[in-house]
Amino acid sequence: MSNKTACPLDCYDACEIIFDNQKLRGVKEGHTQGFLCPHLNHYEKHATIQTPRYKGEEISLDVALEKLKVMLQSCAKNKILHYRGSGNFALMQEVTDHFFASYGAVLTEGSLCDGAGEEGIKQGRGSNKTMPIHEIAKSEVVVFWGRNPHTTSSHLLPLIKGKTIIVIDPIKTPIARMADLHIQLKPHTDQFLAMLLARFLHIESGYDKEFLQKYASGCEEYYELTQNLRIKAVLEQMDVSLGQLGDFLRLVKDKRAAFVCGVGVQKYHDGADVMRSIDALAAMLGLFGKEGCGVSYLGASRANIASPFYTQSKKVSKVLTEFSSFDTVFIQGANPLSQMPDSNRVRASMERVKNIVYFGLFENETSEVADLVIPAKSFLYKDDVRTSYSHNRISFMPKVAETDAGISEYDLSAYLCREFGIDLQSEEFYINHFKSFAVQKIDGLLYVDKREEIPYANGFDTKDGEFVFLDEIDSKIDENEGLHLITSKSPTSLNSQFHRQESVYLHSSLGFREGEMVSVTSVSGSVRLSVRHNNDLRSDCVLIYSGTKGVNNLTPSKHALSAKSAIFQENKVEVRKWTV
Ligand SMILES: Nc1nc2c(c(=O)[nH]1)N[C@H]1C(S)=C(S)[C@@H](COP(=O)(O)OP(=O)(O)OC[C@H]3O[C@@H](n4cnc5c(=O)[nH]c(N)nc54)[C@H](O)[C@@H]3O)O[C@H]1N2
Ligand SMILES: Nc1nc2c(c(=O)[nH]1)N[C@H]1C(S)=C(S)[C@@H](COP(=O)(O)OP(=O)(O)OC[C@H]3O[C@@H](n4cnc5c(=O)[nH]c(N)nc54)[C@H](O)[C@@H]3O)O[C@H]1N2
Ligand code: SF4
Ligand SMILES: [Mo]
Repeated sequence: MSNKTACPLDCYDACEIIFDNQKLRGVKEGHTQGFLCPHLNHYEKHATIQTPRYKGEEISLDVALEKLKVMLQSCAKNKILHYRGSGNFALMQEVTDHFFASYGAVLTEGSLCDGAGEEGIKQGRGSNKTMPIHEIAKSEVVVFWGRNPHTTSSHLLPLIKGKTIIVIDPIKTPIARMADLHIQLKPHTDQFLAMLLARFLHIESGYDKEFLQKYASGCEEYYELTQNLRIKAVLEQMDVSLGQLGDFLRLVKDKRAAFVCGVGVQKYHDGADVMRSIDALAAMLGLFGKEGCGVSYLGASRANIASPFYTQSKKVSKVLTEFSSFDTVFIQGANPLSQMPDSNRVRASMERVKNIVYFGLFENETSEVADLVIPAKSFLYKDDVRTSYSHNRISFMPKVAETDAGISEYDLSAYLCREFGIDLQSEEFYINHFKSFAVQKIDGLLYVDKREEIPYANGFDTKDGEFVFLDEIDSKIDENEGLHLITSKSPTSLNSQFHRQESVYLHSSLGFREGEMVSVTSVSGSVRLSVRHNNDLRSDCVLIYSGTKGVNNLTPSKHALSAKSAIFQENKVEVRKWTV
């Protein structure tokens, strides 16, 4: 048995791992450099579900599978929903889509994650190819724009030592402390910042003329669009100074620069326009198609990998799912009761479902309400292959250990396909299919074949190869009453897996005591949490990490304007002392 596999978690780094003596450690090669993060260092300490149960009573796996079969038989096919999350990011998770789609059930579409930003990127560039982390290593300047690398991409840190660092984030994150320039702007003002920077760049003729003529000739009109912004008023609304704009341009101009963007900038109704204006600034600086330059967002991890699974089906939005329209809901690798927006609506909608099935590793809000709980096998106990959204590596994930508990996605699908007469190839067939997209490069490591290491070197993937600039400003700075809710990723959890936080973080100047209970309220609902002080926050911001129980009571059941993507930071909130 090989003892080399890869971390399955939904994380930029996609590290490769050695399983040795019941312990996990990072491989020495590539960006992992022998180190894993706290989630994987303590992976085996998190108790997984061992035994299936039905209506609270423990049952055997055979009985659980039989129950699942009867549930599926007992309702119309279009009354069955398959809801799959991203608790495990490897490719064989999708084998269940094959069964449910072939059977005639309903699947989901849209995104709880990066969908709005991705849409903006596609509108500008025609595709969403990321700047891989090894290219960032060649940059002179790295701009962290709504990304918190100490928490969400720690393997990037050794690669950026000695570089000029700029951070654009409403929170003084650890990377902001180390930065040459930190613009601690008001949340949800990035589009205006990017547009003002583009305008000043144009005024100073700091842009890359040759690149613009060839690939971004719409920039003159875009410059005119930026002239609609009233500089003084907008600076005030963003809480940014003219000097900071000057500093940014001085540090970035004529340098090999990477904009490392995260989901933080786009959790808003106009998230697509935000990413598109950040991209536009990068285009005007000529940062595409050159070594050590570019924009790194969550790129398309599946690019150039054909799916072997049948997935044609009716689909409903992952953000607004009306669970009550279904009789049987099969939830896999997800905790929608915590991670979807508008938890009160989700709970009410789920309460009306006859059969809820939870297929996952850990107990959580969703396993608690499920009628049937089927434990999954973790990545250590099944064969898989994974890719990443921040680099072009492909990692094989063979089974490295044995367990009797749980069932793999493939085995569960094989059972259902057999019982319902649906074709399915062998597990090996699918694994080999995915492996066939791997190619070994000169460094000895495996990469997804035919991906450009420096994307857009020959122009953009739009119709005429040119960047498509925004032609209208549809957004306004949000001046509604209330505090901004920031719900970024926690260092101690991976969304709702592992150690989940239990506090709301506030600037001490707001006058709440450390440890006191408060209620945080928005138009969608409220949550009761204990206070912790954090003076790295702006005083107009409230931080509740993703995965904190109840955080999504505060968030709206709404899509972003141009994508079926959740908008977790749209609602303003109010904080009050909790009184009984
Ligand atoms: N430890 C840990 N790692 C994770 C995860 C986890 O839960 N825990 N989750 C994984 C997943 S699913 C994803 S999608 C990635 C996401 O990882 P990141 O892209 O890093 O996303 P966030 O932590 O949500 O937000 C990043 C930063 O955006 C800032 N921000 C918030 N609002 C704004 C704004 O309006 N403007 C600007 N400029 N900045 C803003 C936040 O303060 C935060 O520092 O991380 C992955 N990695
Ligand atoms: N307020 C707020 N809400 C958010 C976010 C935010 O930033 N703020 N972030 C959003 C983002 S970016 C994302 S990606 C989503 C994530 O939301 P979800 O996709 O719901 O992810 P998790 O909370 O990690 O839950 C995943 C579950 O997958 C199960 N699991 C793990 N491994 C396996 C496996 O191998 N097989 C099976 N069958 N199950 C497994 C575990 O039991 C775990 O409980 O949350 C979104 N929700
Ligand atoms: S950094 Fe990300 S990919 Fe690497 S071990 Fe941790 S969770 Fe897994
Ligand atoms: Mo995500």
